Amino acid sequence: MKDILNAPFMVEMTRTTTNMYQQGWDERNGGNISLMLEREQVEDYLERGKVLRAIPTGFSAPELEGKYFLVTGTGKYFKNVRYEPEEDLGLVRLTDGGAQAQLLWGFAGGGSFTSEFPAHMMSHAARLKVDAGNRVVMHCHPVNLLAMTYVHDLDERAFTRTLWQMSTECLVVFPEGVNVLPWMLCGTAEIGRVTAEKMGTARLVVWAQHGIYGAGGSLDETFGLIETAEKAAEVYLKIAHLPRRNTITDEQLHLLEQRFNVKARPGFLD
Ligand code: 2HA
Ligand code: ZN
Repeated sequence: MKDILNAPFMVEMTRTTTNMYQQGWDERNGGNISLMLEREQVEDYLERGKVLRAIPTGFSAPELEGKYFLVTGTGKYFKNVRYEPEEDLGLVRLTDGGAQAQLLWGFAGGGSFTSEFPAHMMSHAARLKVDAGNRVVMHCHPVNLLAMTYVHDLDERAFTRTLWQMSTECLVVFPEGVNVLPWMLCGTAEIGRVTAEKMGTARLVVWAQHGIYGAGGSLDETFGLIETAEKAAEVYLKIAHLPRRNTITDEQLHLLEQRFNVKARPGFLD
């Protein structure tokens, strides 16, 4: 059996959580990540048939039956993952139509997966319907996006347009825009359900006065997606209180669509 701590998915997860902490996106136990894996990616690192314990999930997700997820633990600090991965991360396999998670590795010392597990799993199911290559759901608390939700209109078109106007990259990186949820109680199946619904039309879902959810094909790509939106929010906060003399016009955004062969979310450009 190979050492799971050297598995490519483990190395990338550890690097990503460290990086996110260093960006200031994941204070204390803030944030959570789930990475979907195939049996072939994990089987060499696990003792065949060994289940450490079964954890009830509290929801059903038949589409994810039998899928493997490397996921961050509840109450665990991203800051510490690189020093104690076996305490802070867990590798689970969903069974019983998603109602049970078999713990195959990790959460040493009795831990469990993130409190946002329902939002993660329902978001995976929703993204897989529109993108079979989706593997990652990532949640964090980036400071500028969070701040922006206090001062900007939360209308999805208005919020998206502001981000697109703050940096030329944005329309190219997230042409579908961002979806926005009003403040809601986190850690519940209900916020999971509405987040997943929003994930049907965009890979970024802002949770007002809380943070953001991102989804993508890899940890790197999903990190980059959030990073791009976060930087745009930072520019917005630097200029929001100043008289605006210039902007990126809709005409220019249409030029980007053509040049980079992307299509802006219908109705979001004039
Ligand atoms: O896991 O970020 O939304 C801590 C959180 C909850
Ligand atoms: Zn959070």
